[in-house]
Amino acid sequence: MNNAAAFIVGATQTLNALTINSGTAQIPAGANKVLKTSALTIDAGTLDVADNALVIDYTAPIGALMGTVRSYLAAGKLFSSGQTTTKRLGYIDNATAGLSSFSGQPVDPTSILLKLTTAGDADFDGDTDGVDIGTWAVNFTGELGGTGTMTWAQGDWDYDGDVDGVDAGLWATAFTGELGGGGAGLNTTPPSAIGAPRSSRGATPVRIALI
Ligand SMILES: [Ca+2]
Ligand SMILES: [Ca+2]
Ligand SMILES: [Ca+2]
Repeated sequence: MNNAAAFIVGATQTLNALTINSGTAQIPAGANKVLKTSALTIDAGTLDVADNALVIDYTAPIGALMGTVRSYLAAGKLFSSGQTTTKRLGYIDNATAGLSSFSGQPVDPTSILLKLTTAGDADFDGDTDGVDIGTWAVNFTGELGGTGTMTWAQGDWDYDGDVDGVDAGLWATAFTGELGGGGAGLNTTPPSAIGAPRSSRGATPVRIALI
């Protein structure tokens, strides 16, 4: 994507690669859409996931990909317009999560899964509870934080790579009760109508195939 025109992802779809050099890519809210891509590069511009799901279906080894995703989130290049004080974009390597499907789409173990969930939901089950803060405690990097390479699933919920009191504060704000609950859980609703996407203008490295 190379210009300021919005690239609207209007349906669940699979891309070989998505490169955003400028402009705004958006998956509109409200329809359980899944954008699946083998590679995601955001040089400038942004990708708004809203309340949908993003799958980066990488080929092992994962390399620095989790750190790249975290840096996009930290910089606001990758964001959700549906984010609130208690809801944030969470991401997890499916090698850790072990899911066979995600938001109704099949996923392999070498996939990074990203969706809007409760802040502090380390285990990606849709709640913010004692299990999640237990993970935070195990990975605690010290009250002053510092730099690090921690991920969402390890308790870094503000995307700065450490697991510290700021992250615990996000967890506390979003706490859904000791028994979990309140969370929507993993969204397994299949996507609704498949429609043709509106493509961006100009030269684009985006190749699109409906699944
Ligand atoms: Ca894969
Ligand atoms: Ca949880
Ligand atoms: Ca942190």
